[in-house]
Amino acid sequence: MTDLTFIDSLRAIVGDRGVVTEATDLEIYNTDWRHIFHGKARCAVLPRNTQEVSAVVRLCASAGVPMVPHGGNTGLSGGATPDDSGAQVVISLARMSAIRNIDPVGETMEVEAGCILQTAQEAAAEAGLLLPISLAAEGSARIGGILGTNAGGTNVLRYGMARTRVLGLEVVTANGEIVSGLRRLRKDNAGYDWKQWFIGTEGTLGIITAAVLQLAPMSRNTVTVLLAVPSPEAALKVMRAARQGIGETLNAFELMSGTALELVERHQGLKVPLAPSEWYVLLEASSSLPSLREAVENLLGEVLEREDATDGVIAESERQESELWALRESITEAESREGRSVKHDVSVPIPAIPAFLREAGAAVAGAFPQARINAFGHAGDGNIHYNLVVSSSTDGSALNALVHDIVVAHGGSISAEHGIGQYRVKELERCRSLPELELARCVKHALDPSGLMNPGKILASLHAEK
Ligand code: 2HG
Ligand code: ZN
Repeated sequence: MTDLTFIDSLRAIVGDRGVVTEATDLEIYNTDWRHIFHGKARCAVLPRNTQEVSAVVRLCASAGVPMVPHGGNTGLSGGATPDDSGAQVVISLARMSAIRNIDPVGETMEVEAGCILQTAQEAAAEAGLLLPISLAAEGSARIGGILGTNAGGTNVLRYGMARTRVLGLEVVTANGEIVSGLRRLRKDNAGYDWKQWFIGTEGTLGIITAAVLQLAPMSRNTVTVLLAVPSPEAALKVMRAARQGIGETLNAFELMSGTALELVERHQGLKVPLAPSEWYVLLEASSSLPSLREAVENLLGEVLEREDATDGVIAESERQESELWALRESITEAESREGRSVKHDVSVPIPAIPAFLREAGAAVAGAFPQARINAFGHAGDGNIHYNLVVSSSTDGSALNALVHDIVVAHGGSISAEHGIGQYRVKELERCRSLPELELARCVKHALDPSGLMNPGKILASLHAEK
């Protein structure tokens, strides 16, 4: 098929405005949010409904054209960026953004893949319910990308990763078939749970077009606390006390290094309302029971008395709550303004966090003395963003290997929540066992035998390297 015929056929499916071919208009699809990954798409296509996604995939499949699904472009691993061959078609779900229905009794929401997370959260809140997926990029991230990457965020401690919210899924498979499993059932053990083949697999097996999400009751009271803590060990003691004292109400337990908040003060114009400290903890609890605040005050008194925390502040208003959260949620932006950074999105068993930080700190100081460590993350889930601000000449791959080896030695994972994308493909092959990689290739072979769905992401090739 000539390029002209191919583009015309796409236009016949999605309409003239649904196909982007101009180089300048393609820029937003050709690079990621950080401008780290760059590619060259043949074109971008924006279907308006699931039937159109199916028709686009059928056309691409029959022409042997590789496809790259694209959501809000806020992923940090290059999963939505095409390669530079000029052959790949980006399929953006942005025009499929409807909230199809909300069931206030069953506490579910059916939503299309292109819906922005914050829009979905607001719709749930209007119905008196909580969509408990929360992340810094929620103003741009889209549901399809969130599920495709099995995103994490700050509420995982209480509500789990994105996959745990999915009751039903609608997907378009690699051959263009629509598979609809938009059931709103809490319990559904009828055979393989095929939804999981598409959640967290970054569009390498098919395209998510809609989902039924499990919502949660909205708590009436929320309490947010910022603590200064002397060390990661002390932070874990605070976590233990919080789990014992107010455990079932704990939404988030975030650890931030002094460096992270220095960056935020420098670049975002925000102010940390506590004395400078090596480490900070931001915790949030919520409950509909009126006694929550008193319980949190008791907890604060207890950890200050034991000197596991040296200072602390409880937000007195919704505004102060947002101000405390802004400190945490601005770290990524502040880091990007500081210069080049090499990111690590790792997880280790929670008790191993202090040892990991100590060992990685020593290893980095030895091998890359110029690198500045910007560590922060979701300590309550064992997920640390171990980012290093470096110069342009630093060998990022060597740095990755150094950090990941320590992670693996602690029984950790080289991606806790950001996924593999194109950024960690080689490291996944290096760090995962052969039988695990072989299983992944089997699934890829079965569901995408031609290898046209987001090629080069997660798995380098369909075959083990000889
Ligand atoms: C967060 O936790 C995000 O804020 C981004 O996962 C982390 O910038 C990062 O490395
Ligand atoms: Zn994170």
